[in-house]
Amino acid sequence: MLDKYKSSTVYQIYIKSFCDSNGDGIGDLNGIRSKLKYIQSLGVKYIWVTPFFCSPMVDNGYDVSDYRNINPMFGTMEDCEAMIAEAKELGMSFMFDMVFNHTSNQHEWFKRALAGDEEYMNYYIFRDEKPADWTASFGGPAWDYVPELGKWYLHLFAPEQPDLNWENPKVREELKDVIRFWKAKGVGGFRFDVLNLISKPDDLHLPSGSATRFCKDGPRVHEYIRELVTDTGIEDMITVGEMASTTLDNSIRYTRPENHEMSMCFSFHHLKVDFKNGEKFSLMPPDLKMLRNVFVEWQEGMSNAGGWNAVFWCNHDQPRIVSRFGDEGQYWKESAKMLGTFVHMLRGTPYIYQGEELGMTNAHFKSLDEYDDVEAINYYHILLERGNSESEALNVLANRARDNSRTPMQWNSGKNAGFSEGKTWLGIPENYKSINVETEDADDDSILNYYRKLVQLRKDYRIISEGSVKFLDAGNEKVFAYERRLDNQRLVVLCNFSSEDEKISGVDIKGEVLIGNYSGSHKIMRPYETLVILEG
Ligand code: TEU
Ligand code: CA
Repeated sequence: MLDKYKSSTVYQIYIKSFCDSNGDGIGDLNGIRSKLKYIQSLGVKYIWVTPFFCSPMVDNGYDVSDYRNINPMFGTMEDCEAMIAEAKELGMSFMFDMVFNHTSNQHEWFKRALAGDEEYMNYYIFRDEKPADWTASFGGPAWDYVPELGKWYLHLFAPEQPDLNWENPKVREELKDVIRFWKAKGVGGFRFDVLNLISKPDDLHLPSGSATRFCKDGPRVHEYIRELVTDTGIEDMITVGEMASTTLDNSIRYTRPENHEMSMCFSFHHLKVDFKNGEKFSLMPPDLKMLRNVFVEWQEGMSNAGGWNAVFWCNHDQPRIVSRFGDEGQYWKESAKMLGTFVHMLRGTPYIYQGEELGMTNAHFKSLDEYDDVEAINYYHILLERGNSESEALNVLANRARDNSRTPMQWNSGKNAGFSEGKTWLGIPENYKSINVETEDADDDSILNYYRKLVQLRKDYRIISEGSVKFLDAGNEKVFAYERRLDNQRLVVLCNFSSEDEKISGVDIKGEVLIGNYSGSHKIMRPYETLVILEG
């Protein structure tokens, strides 16, 4: 892997909520163009934008009906080309989001398949009989019946997102052409949606249960990824595969440079430590022991085997981290900085999701009609069917719904947080009056300015970008400690995940403080305290 990915940070934009340039309440390409200088001010090199291609928006753009054209709601191809060129001038490049596991049911290919065209039926996964009782990711069955054809088709997500048949070489060629198309437009890299679900089991007659569980890291997944990457010549570009419920061994294979698959991948095990019985819509406080174990396994395991992690807390599918593992109240600032430090000092390429650098919080929606996401709405009804009261179901959504991270970016304390002149497509948390770019930009001690320092440190210190990683025992389950090493240097990172003073022991801390969120020396870790010390 080229060094540049190791010392770089990626910024993620959820286009619908980033910046609205024309007052329709929906973020757009020209909105992104107007904020490129802000993104540059963070010090990041790459910008991942969630899909803005033609789509009926059943899953907010993750249901693509035309991979080569822009959804008019977000702008035009000219806007897109200008956006790419303007970022380049500022020393940044875009990673576009390729949703290749499935298309929209409005895609030309699926329409032809439904019309009975055999060639296109073979682009998808049709069967005469339903092979198994699988459930889809947003609830409901994963196999749906098409009466006109007398056949069943597979969809791991919404029924409007039929899965592509990667076994068919024509499908693979079509998708390579999409990559070539965007590569020729000058994008710098790609993010691949649910990439480890593309290769389905040979025999689909499997027990009932979650469809994604049976389809992850399938038999030909590595072969397909390598083929996609090498045939399109994107080995030298930054690529990240979203790998749902993958294993460490597979992630090593996905990211070892000699395998010609991905530069890095996302795994989500650290974001399931507050799932009661492994269920996303069942609440439990985070299990810190489990959280630490996940990081030990993935940080050390990937490192020892020459793999490379994408490291992150937030994206457009996750609730806001400060509301989840931090504290929105008294220790809002301290906990947001601590959580940022924990991720940015790790071995891997850090991702910042829009608004995370401000300490943006969950949405605190109070009624179902404030939600937009297909998953939230489906699960509300599922929770009621399971016997929960309406207020219990709403409480679960308030903690787990993906809409929590999709509220408009908070730019200033003015109308609609400076996001739009018009009525916004999703509500804005009331705290935008104090949590916003303008206010934090002017405050040296803000979360925003702290994130800028974190990004800069990775560029300045090779021990952060290149060093080995090992977790340490701080004698306290609530305080996570790890060290990075390079040549004769040692970097120690301490993070208190609790709202109390915590005693630590056994970690030797002498040296220069590179960054921290409290001042003054001390013997105990204060609430959500973090400290990064460089020795040598
Ligand atoms: O997400 C896939 C995924 O596995 C999840 O994070 C998923 O949203 C979550 O498990 C649901 O609880 C990707 C995209 O990031 C997501 O926005 C899309 O909805 C999904 O794929 C389908 O394309
Ligand atoms: Ca708009």
